[in-house]
Order: sequence, then structure tokens, then C-alpha cells
Amino acid sequence: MIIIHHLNNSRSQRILWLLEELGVPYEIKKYQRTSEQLAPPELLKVFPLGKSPILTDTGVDGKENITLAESGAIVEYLLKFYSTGKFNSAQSGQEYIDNLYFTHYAEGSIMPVLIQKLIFTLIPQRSPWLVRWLLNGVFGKVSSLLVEPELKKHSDLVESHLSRKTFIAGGSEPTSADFLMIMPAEMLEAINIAGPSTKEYVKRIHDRPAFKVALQKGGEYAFSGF
Ligand SMILES: N[C@@H](CCC(=O)N[C@@H](CS)C(=O)NCC(=O)O)C(=O)O
Repeated sequence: MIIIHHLNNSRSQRILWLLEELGVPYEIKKYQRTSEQLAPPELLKVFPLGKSPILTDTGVDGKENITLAESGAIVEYLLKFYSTGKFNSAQSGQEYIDNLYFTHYAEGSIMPVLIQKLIFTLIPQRSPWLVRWLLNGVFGKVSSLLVEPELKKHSDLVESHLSRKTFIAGGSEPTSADFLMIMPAEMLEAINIAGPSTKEYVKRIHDRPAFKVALQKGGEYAFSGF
């Protein structure tokens, strides 16, 4: 049996979406972020980094227990062992290249910059009021000099790609890259730098029945509102 160790308001939501699309049975074990927005210590017992998502499975042959972290790895695992062809269409040519690139780009390149932006915004907001104005100025300056120019390059890249495609690989159904890219696309929209095609892409995915069910099951998720 597949178990998803799901932290509220996290990358784990994309795995619930994939599982709902695949229609395979699974259980959700829920974890609640602490007041510092970190994962609770119980997640450390499941995997040493204590971050979500984590998948545990008795294995496709029912013999072996596996524990797998990293949303990209989990998406690939589920598509390899639990898809009967669905969402695996990008196997050759440019579709394969685009799917390969964006499957890795999501966590390898764009998410780290989006998280930097989030941290630079949150630190001043959560600091004592006496130093808040100072930190706001310092973090705002660093963010505008270092983070925002990078983010602009990313939002342009994503927008340019999506202006030519319905889903990342170019087919009419999502592939692994979409299950990874939905969250960065949502975050670009949340910070108001998503282009029109990126916004349409987010809406296209949010309108899918499986996405809606995944949201209901996952609970609190900051990027569900558009
Ligand atoms: N690259 C990893 C990142 C995992 C990660 O950082 N997860 C966040 C949730 S979005 C987390 O668990 N944060 C809580 C913490 O760091 O304590 C993946 O894609 O799974």
C-alpha cells in the first residue's frame, strides 16, 4: 500500500494530484507545520531529512518496503510502477527533451529561487517590530538586486514555453514535468510575475477533477486560490 507522508501547504500536494489522476489506492498520513513553518519532528522518523513529500510503499510486488523522498523521484516512481501508459507519452523527440528538462528544472532551478524570494519576504514580516523596518529595507534591497532579476528570467522562460504548449511536453495530457511544474507556476502567479500563458496553465490544471479531489484530501494549500 502506498502511503504519502503529507505536510500541509507543501510540495506534497503535487503527489496527491498525480495519485488522484492515476486512480490508485493510497493513504495520506498528515503532518502539520510548526509555528516556524517547519515540518514536525515526527517526519524525521520516516526519512532522515524530515521533509515532505515522502512515499512509503510495500512495493509493486508486495514483498519489499520502500521509502522514497524527493517529489521528482516520487513522480518518476509512480509513473513507472503505477501507470498503465497514462502520462508517459513523452518518450521521444522534442516531447521527451522538454519533459526531461522541465521534470528536473522544477526542483533543480526554479524552486530554489522561489524559496529564496519567500524567505526574503517572510523574515522581515516575522521579525520583532523594532527591527522590522530595517530588515525590510535590507532584505528588500538584496531581493531586488539578486533574486528578482533571476526570477524574471525564470518567469520569461516558463511563459515562453507555455505560450506554445497546453502541457509542458506538448501533448494533450500532463506528463511528469507537469506534476513537478504546477507548484512553481502557482508560485509565480502568487507573487504576480506569471505571464498570461502561465496563468492559463495553472487554471487548466486547477480545473481538472483529479486536482480538485487532491486539494480536498490534502487540506490547507496556499496556492489553491486561483
Ligand atoms: N526537493 C525536495 C524538497 C522537500 C521540501 O523542502 N519540502 C518542504 C515542504 S514544501 C518541507 O518539508 N519543509 C519543511 C521543513 O523544511 O522543515 C522535494 O521536492 O521533495
